[in-house]
Amino acid sequence: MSKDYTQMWSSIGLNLKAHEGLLSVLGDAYKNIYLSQKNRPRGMDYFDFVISEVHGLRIEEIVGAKESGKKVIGTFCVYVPEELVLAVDGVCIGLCAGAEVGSDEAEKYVPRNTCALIKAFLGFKLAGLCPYVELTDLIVGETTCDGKKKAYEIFDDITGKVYVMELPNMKGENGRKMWRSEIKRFADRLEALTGNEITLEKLRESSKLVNAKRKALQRLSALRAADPAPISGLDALLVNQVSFYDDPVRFTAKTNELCDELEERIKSGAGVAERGSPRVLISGSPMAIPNWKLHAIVEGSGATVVGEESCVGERNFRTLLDDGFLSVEQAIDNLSERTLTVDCACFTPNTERLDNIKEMVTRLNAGGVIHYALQFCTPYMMEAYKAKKVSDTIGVPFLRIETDYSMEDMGQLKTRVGAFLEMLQARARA
Ligand code: BJ8
Repeated sequence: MSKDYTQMWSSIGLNLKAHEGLLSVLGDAYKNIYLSQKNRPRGMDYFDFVISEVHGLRIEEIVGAKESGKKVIGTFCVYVPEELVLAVDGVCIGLCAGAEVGSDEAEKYVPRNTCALIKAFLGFKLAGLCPYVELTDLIVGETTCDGKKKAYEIFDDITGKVYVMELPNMKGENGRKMWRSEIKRFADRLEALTGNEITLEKLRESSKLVNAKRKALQRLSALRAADPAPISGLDALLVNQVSFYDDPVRFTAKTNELCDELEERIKSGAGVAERGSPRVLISGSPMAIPNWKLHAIVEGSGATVVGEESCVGERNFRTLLDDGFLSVEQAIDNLSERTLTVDCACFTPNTERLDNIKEMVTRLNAGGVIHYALQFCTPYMMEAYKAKKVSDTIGVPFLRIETDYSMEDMGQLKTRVGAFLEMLQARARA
């Protein structure tokens, strides 16, 4: 941290002692997992800095934004359109948590067999450890999986700030109609909260900004197709995780700078691994910050993660918003259509996701797919069956992993991932 933020954390209402412990554990984990990597691009310095200040400078910025009258909107899902939040001059922050924190407290509210992501967002709040949640004026939930849907009721009891968008389960005509009306209802809610009108001009501005962020992330993703990959999967995952917290304009500029450097690396044949070493696509449940567990295991075993078929990955930025709208109504139509291109396993059927796995394996030259589902994440655990089927049809080895945020299964995971990578290497030699 660049300075002492104790006063700020105290005024936000954090549990200072527990918070100090959390920062120290996170700092150590970051040092071990990230800073020990060899041959990192210089452009990662910025992202290292963001992480070192994730509860410092960024929180100070958000406090400043609130003092200037802006509202802070917390979200948990990529179906919630950031463009609308920015169109009312709001600050949009992803609230998903990726560490096992406050689980005992969380389990007083939800069953033990609840996915780690849900337990973590409850746990962080209950333990007084999340400055972002404390600073929100509105927390937006959505009717995706059953776990989240019910957890939002509890989270509203605890915070009194939850607003839920009703997402359909199917993408037919009725579902589309309903979702469009939900986007409109959300726009109305934001106007009422902020007192700012959502105008065509504001929507044009915010769409340009969010599309630019998506383009930068698309660019980063495309560069990972090179062999050797110019950036580790861990670093690329971090950039994706930071995209949910950072100021969008600054984030886009820094990601594009990083991509400029990666282009140079590719031209000179530089990368993070030996040419021809195993390359893996990870597909499944999102990995919220600081969930680096699987990437660390895969890359610690000598392979490179070249893509994330995930919401903290391509599902978040694959489709741009059609920003050729001529009215606010048309913009709402386009926002609704764009979000419905997201291929979450909460939908049925969800064939787009299978096509996207195929497309990513090919484009990124992945030699294998590791399907990652958080334990008790029924939608992704179930969909692993179809993901395997599609990997089989294209002849790509598939490993199915179910895990949580704890470190208890590290040994077992290392063994399974190691055996899988050996198999990929043997295939490459044959
Ligand atoms: S669009 S993936 S961000 S819902 S891991 S809480 S699904 S039981 S996070 Fe998600 Fe939106 Fe879908 Fe993406 Fe439930 Fe699974 Fe837990 Fe999950």
